[in-house]
Amino acid sequence: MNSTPSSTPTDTIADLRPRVEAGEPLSLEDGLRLCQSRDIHTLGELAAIVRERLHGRRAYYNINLHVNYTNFCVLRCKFCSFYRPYAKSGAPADGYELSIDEIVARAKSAYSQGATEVHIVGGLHPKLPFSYYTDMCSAIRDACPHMHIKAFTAIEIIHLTRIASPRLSIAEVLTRLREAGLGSMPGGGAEIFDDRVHDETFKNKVGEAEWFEVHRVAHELGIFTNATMLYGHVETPAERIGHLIKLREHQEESLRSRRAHFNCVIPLSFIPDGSALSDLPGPTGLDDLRTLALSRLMCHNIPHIKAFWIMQTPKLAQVSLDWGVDDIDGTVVYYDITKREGDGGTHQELTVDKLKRMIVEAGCEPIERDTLYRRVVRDEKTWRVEREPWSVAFDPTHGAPTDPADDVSLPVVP
Ligand code: V47
Repeated sequence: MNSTPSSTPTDTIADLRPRVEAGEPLSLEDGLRLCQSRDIHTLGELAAIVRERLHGRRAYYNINLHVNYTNFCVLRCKFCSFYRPYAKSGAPADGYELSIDEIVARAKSAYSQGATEVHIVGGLHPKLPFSYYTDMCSAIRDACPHMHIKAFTAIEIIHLTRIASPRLSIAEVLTRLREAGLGSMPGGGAEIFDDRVHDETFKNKVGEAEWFEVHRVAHELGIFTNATMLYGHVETPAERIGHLIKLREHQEESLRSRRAHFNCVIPLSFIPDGSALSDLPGPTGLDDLRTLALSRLMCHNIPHIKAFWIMQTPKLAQVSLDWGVDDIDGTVVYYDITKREGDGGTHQELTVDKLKRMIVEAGCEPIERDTLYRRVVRDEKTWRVEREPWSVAFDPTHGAPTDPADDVSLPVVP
């Protein structure tokens, strides 16, 4: 963050405790105090009050697969090291687009090994037709009938409204995708909701208004979504807190009047390597921990805070379970968008044993969840999801999500 926390740990934030305990929304000024205090232990304690009110000592993980279907992108976001420009001739050697067969083969392989979710995002490809996206979803659904398809950021959805012929509205795109098998949407593309930061780092990408519009329409249609915040680049503490407050306000409205809402906030720690902002240092470990706790405290009405271990590292994700975090994402397997600390590989995987060990050692109860945070119960050959009282804490009126809750037979591994 572009501010140095106070050099003394005496600027207490303990006076916020009664308001945190009462579930009151914190203000921008409160957030700034949380950012500036060196009292990291009290910060953790305050965030743990919210975490434990919602989840006790439960900590969630899932068995999932990430698929990044293309790195060709019409945008040139300064923080991104993933995109490759697309040119009619002479596309870069490391540019790629996956065929639907390849995506389905990857999904099938993970599904046959017990994955409950495939998380799909990619660059804004200038040539792929709208049918590529609907065919991708329906082909996965046909091959892996109970695998939850969490796919396409708000930015990709806007792109699809433009490439469809004739052009479609956001609601039409989401409806077509849902008919093809889409289950929910990930939270990417939010970056920092602020015009200055937008103009400086992702000028040509749609901004805050469109991002929220897509999530509003999704929530109205009953499609659950996540939300991210990309922190640790050019934003100020006030801009970071402003972003979280905007998420909280949107959530308030979704909980009040829409059929679905944000399930989770994922604060993404900026990784400078290979991006046009590679001269920036990126967040330190303490900044990561502080931001995860801050997210928990500012977004008290969003059920889950996820430390995506790919970004914050498995070690810090584990520690963060005492700083407001209740979810550490999943097995992931392949992740192309960022690579940690110069490690060039896209194979980034944690086994279930490792995920569970991290959680147990932190004194938490590991809960395997599906995408919609229902407990996954397994025996040797099958899995099913259970709705428990805690899984509907934020879902009193919305009706059942669309996923099947029945026993699911795992296909035989060929
Ligand atoms: O939208 C891009 C970010 C996002 C960098 O919804 C970067 O469950 C750090 O949204 N350093 C994609 N971050 C990832 C994402 C996500 C990940 C895990 C779970 C979920 C979920 C969503 O990654 C992009 C962008 O904001 N990003 N470049 C970078 N250099």
